Amino acid sequence: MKIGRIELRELQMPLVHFFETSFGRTTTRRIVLLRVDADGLTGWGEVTCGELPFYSYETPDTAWHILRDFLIPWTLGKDWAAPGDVELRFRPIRGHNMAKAALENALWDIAAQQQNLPLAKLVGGTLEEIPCGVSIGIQTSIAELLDKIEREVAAGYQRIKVKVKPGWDVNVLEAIRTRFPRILLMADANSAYSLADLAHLKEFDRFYLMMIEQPLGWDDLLDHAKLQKQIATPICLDESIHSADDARKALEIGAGKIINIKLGRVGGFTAAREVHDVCRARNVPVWCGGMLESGIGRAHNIAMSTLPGFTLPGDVSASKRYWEEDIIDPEVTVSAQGTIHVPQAVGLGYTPNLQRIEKLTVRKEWFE
Ligand code: OSB
Ligand code: MG
Repeated sequence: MKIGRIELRELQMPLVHFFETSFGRTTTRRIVLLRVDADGLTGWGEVTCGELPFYSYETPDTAWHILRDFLIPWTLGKDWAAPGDVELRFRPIRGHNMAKAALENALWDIAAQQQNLPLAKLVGGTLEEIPCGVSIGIQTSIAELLDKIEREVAAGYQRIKVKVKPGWDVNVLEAIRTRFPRILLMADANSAYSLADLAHLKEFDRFYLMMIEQPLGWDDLLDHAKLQKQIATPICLDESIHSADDARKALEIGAGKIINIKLGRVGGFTAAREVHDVCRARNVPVWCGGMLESGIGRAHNIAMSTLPGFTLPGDVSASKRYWEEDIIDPEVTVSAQGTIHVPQAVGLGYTPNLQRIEKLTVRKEWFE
């Protein structure tokens, strides 16, 4: 695969509703897209970082810098045998996994087209339909949250995840369980607690949650292991897992029982498949996390969710939950059973809408 041209663009995409986590509120996404042309084919990648360095240190501007000044020059003009080969080339750069993933994943898109395969098949997927859940942010009132949950359950989503933080947690879970005693429910704290909150976190056990996601430090494993020994609710790790090695260490010390895999956080399909394999070898379930992606990142998430270890519903949901109009055709839709039918077409399985992308673009730079 000889890389002829790479284009970087930043899109501004307003969310249909603000999304709030323990670290802040997002109303408009700044999405960096990458278009790669090779051997007469085109592949697309998305940088999934937040606007501000709160989920991780990456931002659209750090990703633009790392891509423009390092990853793109290292990739351009070279002939790559397999998309995973760039992962090895990118390794000297510590971190910046979301920038790396955008470029590597675009090459996977091209490789799928070259081999006449749907992307899901190329990455080793087996599922033809994937189970979907939703992530619901912190709302302005509990009543509003309950209404949202009701709507998502009615739409068919298989599990509900709510964001929690000190002051919006036990009271909220109590209200949810009173109204919806039987739904599959989980909570995501995005590192809002510490071990000093142990007594408080123990109270979560009475809501029989499927899991609590990343209760403690964003780079911690050890305290999560200490916490897991003292609570019944399974811990799921998100922020702390950047590689297959992190996953192995986490499972070895008992820092959690479930892992959320995000393509951007681990650096692309190669690393994500390795994390999946580490978990599968230990019978640890995984699911696909989301980062409020546009259709491009969403399509990559769908492909990854078809690997056999993805046994739990992910945060991969319909385009319309986030966007008035997505940038792919068709948009991602979810069935009344809360599943996404994996596209069988070659490559991404969704067509980037170039006119719409152009309209939303606020900056563009290309390299030949
Ligand atoms: O922690 O999973 C998270 C969104 C932005 C940053 C972090 C997270 C999230 C979500 C949303 O929970 C998942 C989605 O894209 O629907
Ligand atoms: Mg999370």
